[in-house]
Amino acid sequence: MQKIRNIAVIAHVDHGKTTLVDGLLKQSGTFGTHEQVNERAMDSNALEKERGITILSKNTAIRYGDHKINIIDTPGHADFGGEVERVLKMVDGALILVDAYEGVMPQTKFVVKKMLGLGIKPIVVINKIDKPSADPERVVDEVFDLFVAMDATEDQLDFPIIYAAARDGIAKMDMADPDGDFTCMFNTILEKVPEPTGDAENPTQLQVFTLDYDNYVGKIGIARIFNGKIAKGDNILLAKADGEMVKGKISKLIGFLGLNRMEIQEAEAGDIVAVAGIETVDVGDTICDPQNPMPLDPMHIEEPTLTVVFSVNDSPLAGQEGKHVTANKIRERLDAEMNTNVAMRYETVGEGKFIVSGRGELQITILAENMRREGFEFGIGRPEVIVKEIEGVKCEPFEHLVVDLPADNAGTIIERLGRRKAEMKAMVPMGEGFTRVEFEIPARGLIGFRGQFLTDTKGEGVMNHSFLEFRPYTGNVESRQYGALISTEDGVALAYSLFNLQDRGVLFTAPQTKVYKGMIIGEHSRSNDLDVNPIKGKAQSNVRSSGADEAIKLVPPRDMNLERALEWIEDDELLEVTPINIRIRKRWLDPTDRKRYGKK
Ligand SMILES: Nc1nc2c(ncn2[C@@H]2O[C@H](COP(=O)(O)OP(=O)(O)OP(=O)(O)O)[C@@H](O)[C@H]2O)c(=O)[nH]1
Ligand SMILES: [Mg+2]
Repeated sequence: MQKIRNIAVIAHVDHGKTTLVDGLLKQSGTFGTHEQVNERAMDSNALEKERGITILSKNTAIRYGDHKINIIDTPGHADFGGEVERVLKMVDGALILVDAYEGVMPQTKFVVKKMLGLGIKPIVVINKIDKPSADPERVVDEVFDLFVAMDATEDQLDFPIIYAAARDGIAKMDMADPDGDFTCMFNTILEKVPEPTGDAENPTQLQVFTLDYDNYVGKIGIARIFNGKIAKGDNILLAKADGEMVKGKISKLIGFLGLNRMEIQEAEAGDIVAVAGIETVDVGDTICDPQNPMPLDPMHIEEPTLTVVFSVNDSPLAGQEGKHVTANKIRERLDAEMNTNVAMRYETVGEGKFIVSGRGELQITILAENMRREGFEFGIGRPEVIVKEIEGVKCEPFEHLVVDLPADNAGTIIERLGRRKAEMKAMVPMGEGFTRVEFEIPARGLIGFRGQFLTDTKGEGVMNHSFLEFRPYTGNVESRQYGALISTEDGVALAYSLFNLQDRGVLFTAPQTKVYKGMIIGEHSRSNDLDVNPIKGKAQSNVRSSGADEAIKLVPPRDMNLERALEWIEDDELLEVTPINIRIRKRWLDPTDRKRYGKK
């Protein structure tokens, strides 16, 4: 049997997981000397590269000495937390990274809780010790306190600590030691992470934890082999979560090494492989020996907490910019998404309308962003949290929120969050004039808060939240304070009229942009909506105007990208998303309809 270790890399967002995996790949010598390796090599899809975040967990394998180490890099953003939980069931150990300055953050708590619950003994990596403001000792204390608060066992509390600057390939076991390379990390992994259990002689059992899709071979399941062997061409039984058994055949078996995937003939207990040929495969399914099927426990798939309505674009500019615009095309695309993305669902509601549900705004924004890049055009409405009844009580999702902000702003933010039904849980100074405040808040209260928060803290504040639990419904929360500036005309926005409108609020529209009746061109500086005419030109007079009033000074419009716009809109507003533009509009374009169907 091969000597194998299986580990996951887990942490709060941005604490350096993918960068650490770069280091493990490089320093293990897995790459050939001729191979050019990019930064954050595992963040392989376009949106991941662009945003610098990991969206999908991915696995790789390295060779170190006579061992193979399978490593699963996980996403740190709270919207993808469910994936981390599944990944942790596939491994025997975990590297938990904590930023040497930021310390324990909401998603650190989330992943630690899951990890401890599964009985994993972690290796703690205090990362980014190179930061001038780093305070590794404080952070180690925080981690220890967190483990205690979460009922870690004696064994789990006895965690090894590695201090690292992953970006620079540096690691050491003691802050007082001189900087070393990752040797100590490799050795700690081999020493502390248990060998995989299971036996190659037992009946075959693989559990699928991630799905992938390939145009040539179709649906691919990435799975851990818990027992037995698997080979290309094997006949298998697929045990589904509901107990159904489906016959299948492995058409292709794929192994991992570094950034490469290669076809292999056979693999055995302890390893992680990808299998193709089973079209009905889902996350959590067990691939079993047909003679002796022994399904593993199905996996917990997290419940969605948020919904957004996707719809066929029906604005006056519909069909001009997108390639795929029909309800059928949108439905096909959503079907394809649900095929590999277990955390999302959708249902059709009426003609050309789909309710898409997921774990958070980022997850939904990423789907929308991918769709627009593929040439889709569609409308999306305001995100709404899912309210459900638990033992007869109406409940809604709550989040744990941590904000780091200049101490001077703390009062304003606490007050604002109070109006959004947040309850303050802790407040600690963070040094350098910064304060950390922790809250528990209904997820509803967070929708649309980020923009306000950034304005209030002049962009210096950082906020992080992660799902806590469903709790009884809290009643009304305050939403957007400002109204919209709504175009009364179809046409092209002109500098002259925008200039005259700009002291009414903040404009989103630049001159020469197409506008239509009912389109929102800015945020009003008061709480009510205001109808405005952005296409009016300067009246021609006989007297040639002097140079002075031709030099119109326009404040640059606020850039409303998909995320910002989605946060901003209210119930009676929609986004029009096309490959080229994000427009904000009123659901009812006609002012009379708006009055009739009314806001709020
Ligand atoms: N100063 C410093 N920066 C680092 C270090 N390690 C990583 N970073 C930086 O931290 C940022 C985030 O790194 P990633 O590796 O993408 O973090 P991640 O944990 O994978 O992030 P998500 O996957 O989105 O949760 C990048 O800009 C890295 O260059 C380090 O040791 N020191
Ligand atoms: Mg990452």
